[in-house]
Amino acid sequence: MTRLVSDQVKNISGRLKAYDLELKSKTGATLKGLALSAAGLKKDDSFCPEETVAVVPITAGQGVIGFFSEAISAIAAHLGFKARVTAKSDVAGLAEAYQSGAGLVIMADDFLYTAINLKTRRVIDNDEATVAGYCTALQKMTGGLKKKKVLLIGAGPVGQAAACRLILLGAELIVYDLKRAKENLLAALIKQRYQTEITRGLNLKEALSVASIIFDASTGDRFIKARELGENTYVAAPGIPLGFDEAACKKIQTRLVHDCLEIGTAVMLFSALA
Ligand code: 2YJ
Repeated sequence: MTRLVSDQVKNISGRLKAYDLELKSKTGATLKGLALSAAGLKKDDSFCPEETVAVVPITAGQGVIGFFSEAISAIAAHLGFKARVTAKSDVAGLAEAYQSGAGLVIMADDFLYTAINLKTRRVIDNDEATVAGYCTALQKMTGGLKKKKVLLIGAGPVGQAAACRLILLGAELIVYDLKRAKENLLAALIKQRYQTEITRGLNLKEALSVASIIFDASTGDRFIKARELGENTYVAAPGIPLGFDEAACKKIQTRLVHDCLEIGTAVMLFSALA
């Protein structure tokens, strides 16, 4: 599991307006619209959530990441929540969040990033929310995934969650993982759960040549090159670092959705309301 670093999150708050413009040009939706839709809330950008979000910095494990809590608070405020970072961290921060009447609390250690609705007790995991957000982005970019070939790269926990969601959206799935055993495990899971076969056993080059819609759930660094991609390739890539090298990113820049925190966090917050 990749741990974010301060440099990846320090500019998020200042760039949310530009982020929205770019996301809208690619998907037709703002971060708020995309996240509402991914969370299953039938509301539009005019929706004004009433809950206050308390972001609790967590010092456990490798400690606080500079600007992490501030970036989450800025994303929540951008979505229309009242949001703040608690003055205290850890247990004291959680107590502070309750005492101040926050409706939602959001926090992360080195293993879990979670949003909790303090009123309904609903608990939302970042991985699930991220998958929902990026699948929605792929759907919006491509006009829907029904009967379309989608290449899923990476069959770890995020890849597994993505596979289930993509199948439910009607996609024809091809899975690629460095470890064949993981591809087989995923295929068995999908067969058992949805009585559906998925294509596996291809090498990366072959896999990239059969699908022009890609969900990159891997955490491999720049292993996909521009020459391996078709002209009209659509990519949703929540993994960090990004699997596409610089030239590949340039080739797909208007059809690539990738960020460190925004989509996952936005979907978590709205899912916690659902
Ligand atoms: O409060 C803080 O500043 C830190 N405790 C934040 C830690 C953030 N955690 C991570 O980046 C981990 N990789 C967990 C992310 C889980 C994503 N599914």
